Amino acid sequence: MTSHKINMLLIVGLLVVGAFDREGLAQTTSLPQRHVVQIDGFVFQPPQIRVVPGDTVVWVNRDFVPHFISVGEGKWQSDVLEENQSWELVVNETGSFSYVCVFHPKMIGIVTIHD
Ligand SMILES: [Cu+2]
Repeated sequence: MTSHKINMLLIVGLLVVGAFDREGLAQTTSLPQRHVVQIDGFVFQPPQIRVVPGDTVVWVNRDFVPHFISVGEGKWQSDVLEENQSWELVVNETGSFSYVCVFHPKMIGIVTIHD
C-alpha cells in the first residue's frame, strides 16, 4: 500500500469519526431555541408556551394597533410594539409567568420555563 493510499484511509477514517461525534453532540446537548408568539386579532398565539432556560421568546405584533406586553406582573416589559414590530426575551430562570397586554388586559398568555 502506498503512503498516499494510507493517508487517504486516515482522512476517510477521521471524517467518519467526526460524523459520529456530531451525532453524539446533537443527542446530548440542546441548543437554545427561539419560540415565536404571534399577536394577531388581539390574541396571543399560541397562548401557552413551554421553554427551557436560555431559550428566547419572540412576540411579533401582526395587528395594526400597538400592543405592550408585561410578563410576570411587570418583571419583564416590552416597548410599545407597533405593527410588525417584535420583542425578544431571553429567559434564564424557571417558573411559570402569566403575561398581559397592558393596553388590552383581556389579552393573556403564559410562559412556563422548566428544566
Ligand atoms: Cu394589546
